[in-house]
Amino acid sequence: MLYNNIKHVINHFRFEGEYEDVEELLSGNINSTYRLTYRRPDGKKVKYVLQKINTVAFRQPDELMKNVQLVIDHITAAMARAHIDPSRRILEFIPTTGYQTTDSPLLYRDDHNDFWRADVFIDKATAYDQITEPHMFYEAGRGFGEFQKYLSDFPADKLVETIPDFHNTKKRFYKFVASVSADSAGRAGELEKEIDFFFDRRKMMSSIVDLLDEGKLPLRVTHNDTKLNNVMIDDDTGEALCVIDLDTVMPGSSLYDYGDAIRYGASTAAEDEPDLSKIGVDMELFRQFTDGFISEVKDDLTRDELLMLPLGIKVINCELAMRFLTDYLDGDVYFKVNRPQHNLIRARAQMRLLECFEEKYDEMCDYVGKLVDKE
Ligand code: GN1
Ligand code: MG
Repeated sequence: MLYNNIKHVINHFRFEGEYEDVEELLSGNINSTYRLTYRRPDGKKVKYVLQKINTVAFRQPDELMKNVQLVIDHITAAMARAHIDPSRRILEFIPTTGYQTTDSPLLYRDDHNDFWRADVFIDKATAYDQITEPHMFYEAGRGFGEFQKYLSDFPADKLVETIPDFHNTKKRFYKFVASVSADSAGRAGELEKEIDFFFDRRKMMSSIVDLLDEGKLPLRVTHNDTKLNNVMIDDDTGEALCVIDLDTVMPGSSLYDYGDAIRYGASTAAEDEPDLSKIGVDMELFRQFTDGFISEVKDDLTRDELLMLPLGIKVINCELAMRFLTDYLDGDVYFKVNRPQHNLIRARAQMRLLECFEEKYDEMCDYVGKLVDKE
């Protein structure tokens, strides 16, 4: 029963009212996430998100929560200056009760050494796993673009790298090569084609790291995990309300944020679709997101950066495909899996998707070029 997973935790948070119900939210690949329903004394229901932090991915939960709170405070202050009411627009974490088990007032460490945190579930809003109508992706683009704008004056040196070298695709390639040669789960034998795929794209996937190193792209503070389900869409107005999952807000490139959102949202199939013939790129969705994103960031990003945005799609797609294959080779130690070959299925789906984006690359660059010149 789900309740057994959380019953030792919930009394350590300052939730309002009486516990009523729990359900598991299954779309994340890293942390374990639950939605709790409480009933307040006035009868009104209030929902919370409770998460167990995956400490294989996030090794310093205290530092992680410090980052997250700094980002929240920064954005809340920016909203106040712009006279925007921050309620439902930014995550709100629930403090733990007086019983301190960590350095953070927002974390509870249980007897198994697991770290937990909780925030208010944003009511009447949805985090979609799939686009249900094209304009929704325009809104997602606007939401992530606005988030980028809010972070444009964030002092990067205040942030800890919660996952060091998270989008350092060069280092990820070396890690991949090491996993191929270690072959610790005995799975490399039949993967020659897949392994070659990444060797063939080695230069392309290093290009953003190189451009950052050469100073040709600015290092910014970015979200770094801009899947569609990391932006909440208002159920009533259809507008992007709030960007969530702030765990990987770190110095990075705007190209990754733009690229990862398109990779996930403009695909015609799920991220782990086993039938490769279903995988393609929906160019209408590509245009929707691009329009929304650029409408927000056009004055904050440099012209070269804007023109290079589509490169982010290829690089982040390649990086993720390789991360999935690396985890398969390592024996599924990082991403949650729900079947034995899940990581291999994900890797193959993302490889196919990358081939589709490669075919559309010139068309995507043309579109962005025209849009930037129009502005
Ligand atoms: C993970 O857990 P989730 O869905 O927010 C991963 C991302 C991947 C994504 C692929 C910290 O994100 O980098 O792009 O899965 N997050 C981390 O679905 O590794
Ligand atoms: Mg997420």
